[in-house]
Amino acid sequence: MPTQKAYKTGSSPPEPPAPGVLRLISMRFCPFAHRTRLVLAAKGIEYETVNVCTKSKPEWFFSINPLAKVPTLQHDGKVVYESLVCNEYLDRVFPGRKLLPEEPLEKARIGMLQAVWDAKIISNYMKTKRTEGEERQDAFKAFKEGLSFLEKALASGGKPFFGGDEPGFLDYSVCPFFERFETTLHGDLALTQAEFPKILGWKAAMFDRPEVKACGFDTATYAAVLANYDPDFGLSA
Ligand SMILES: N[C@@H](CCC(=O)N[C@@H](CS)C(=O)NCC(=O)O)C(=O)O
Repeated sequence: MPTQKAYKTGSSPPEPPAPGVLRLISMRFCPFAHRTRLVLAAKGIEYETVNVCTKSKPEWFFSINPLAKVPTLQHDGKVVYESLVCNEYLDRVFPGRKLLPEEPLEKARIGMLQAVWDAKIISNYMKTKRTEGEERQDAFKAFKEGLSFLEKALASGGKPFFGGDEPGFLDYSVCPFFERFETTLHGDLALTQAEFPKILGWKAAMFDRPEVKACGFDTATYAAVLANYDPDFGLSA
């Protein structure tokens, strides 16, 4: 695709992907699409990107994905959406390093940590962003209680990543949010070395990975897009 700019309401649809070409429909700053970009990079899968504006959606997007959410994959006439579903599909269909364990209990362990992430961690993080004072402190406490499950999982696994010696499925699904935590979790909401030694070591190791560096943006960019949604932020006119 010649442009990274987002298709918006009223735009003509792009040509369908050429046979054999994998297409990711994305939004440059979406943490869920970021999950899928990380998996594509980690597995060295070639793909093209079509960016859409998720606040002023192009009408044609609804005929590809009824939810019109990113990430959405188009692959040989098939459509796959929902970030975790996309990531499992990519892991199963494409060669390269396997990100999800085959062993049923190991796979269940990853799924359960993902459920803790959704129910206890990310929901309370979002709450810290829209509350103040005591309510915000309570949300941060609940966020840390959730995060302590991940801290324990890393400690008991005895490896740098949830996936073992290299990042796996869960590492890539939570990493985009850690990049965004940098915008608000500081000062009295900072994660401390005393409470989260494993998580902070994991974060440093993740942020040092080439695929993570290749897919992310800096904190100032996330903060600017958080303050003023613009899917084309940073692109020249
Ligand atoms: N559960 C979805 C969430 C995806 C999502 O909410 N993406 C946002 C952009 S960050 C979106 O497409 N929003 C448009 C909408 O909610 O209608 C997933 O994991 O893929």
